[in-house]
Amino acid sequence: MSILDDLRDRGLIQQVTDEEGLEKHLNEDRVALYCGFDPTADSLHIGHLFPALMLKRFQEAGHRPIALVGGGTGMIGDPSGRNEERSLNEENVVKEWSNNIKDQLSKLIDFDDAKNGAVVVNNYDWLSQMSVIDLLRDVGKHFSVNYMLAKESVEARIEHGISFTEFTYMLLQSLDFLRLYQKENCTLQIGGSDQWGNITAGLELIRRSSQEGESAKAFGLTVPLVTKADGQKFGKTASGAIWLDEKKTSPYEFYQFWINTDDRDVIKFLKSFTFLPLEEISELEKSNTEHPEKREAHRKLAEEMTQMVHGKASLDQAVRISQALFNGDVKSLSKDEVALGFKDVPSFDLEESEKPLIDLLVEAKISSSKRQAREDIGNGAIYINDERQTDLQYNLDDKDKIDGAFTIIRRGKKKYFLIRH
Ligand code: 485
Repeated sequence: MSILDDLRDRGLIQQVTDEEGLEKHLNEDRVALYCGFDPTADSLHIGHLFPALMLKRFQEAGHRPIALVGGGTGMIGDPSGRNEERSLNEENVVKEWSNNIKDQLSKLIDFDDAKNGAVVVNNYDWLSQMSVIDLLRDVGKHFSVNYMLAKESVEARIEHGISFTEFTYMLLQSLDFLRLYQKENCTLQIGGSDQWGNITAGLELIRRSSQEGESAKAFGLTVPLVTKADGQKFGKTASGAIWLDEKKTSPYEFYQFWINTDDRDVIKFLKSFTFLPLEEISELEKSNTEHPEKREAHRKLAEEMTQMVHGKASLDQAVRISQALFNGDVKSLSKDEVALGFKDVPSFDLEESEKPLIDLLVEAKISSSKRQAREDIGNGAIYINDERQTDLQYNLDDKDKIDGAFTIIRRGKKKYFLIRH
């Protein structure tokens, strides 16, 4: 099976410039291909994962991935897919973000042992060295303003306005492609579907300025936008974007994001995000239809993705926290695990070394009044570290602390509160 067939079966191809030509090229040669990532934040997010893993798929099929960090283009701002002008970030900020992104890409794709000659490059290295005169003579001359205005990324912005800065962006991305084509024999650029205009502009530049002219062998391929059955935007949750940086989105939250995938999306996500063979995914699909309550497909998806991005140890921890919460066994967790698992629940700082439970329930706003607190305890609705507590005289103190740090109080089935001692 060819790599393009596999990608097609997984639903990973939106558009290709010359499918037959590319198929032949990929079958005959070891192809160098690239995808660019602009440092517009301090971390990549889950939306970047899709094209980044594409690079990895090509690598596993024997080709040579080049990940480009847009240290130069990140100073300019891509108008593609955005209806508002971006604000410029300071150069030192963009530099710092570029380094973070480089590290993240290096974790995802095998650059260490330079498998198939995989590399990370930064377009700041050449864009920052280029003179205005060279840009206007060597690149600008190959683009008519009419051609640039017709690009979706520009056209969509004409009404509200677009700066000359962002208007020029496609020239820089085109120059990158030309440069990688000439220096690295890179003949394929991939990206999300919003990058189609920039990618084809690059092909245009390659044809116009390379010696091979029209017969230059270069291709573009885009991956589709990830869609969800419920119509909501992929990768956003109530608490914001899902980042690859574990300080911004913990491995536990990352794991929870995947395990909570809508039943209607889980098989699609297994195909497009994981490297599991399609036969294994068919088995999971069967299990998902016959025994949906087992959530085997969801678990597999969450495991594969968490391990891929955060490694085995972090996956194990995420699973441990999830199971403890599910089984009501929070006492087995370490204080770090409690902090991760209960990051989003209301919390209360207990200043004293002990406190009557009734008072605590009121002060921590777990029960609305003393009377209610008594009722809650009497009804058996209050749990301390997952154990029901019905003693109205109960005192909360050191013995209740999990790993010397926290007590978890639950009211009813699932309203959790974190008490910090
Ligand atoms: O030579 C290049 C220089 C920069 C870029 C690409 C080639 C980056 C590109 N212009 C861009 O803005 N990409 C987005 C980003 O960096 O956040 C996203 C795309 C998405 C997908 C992803 O990067 O919006 O579709 O391509 C990898």
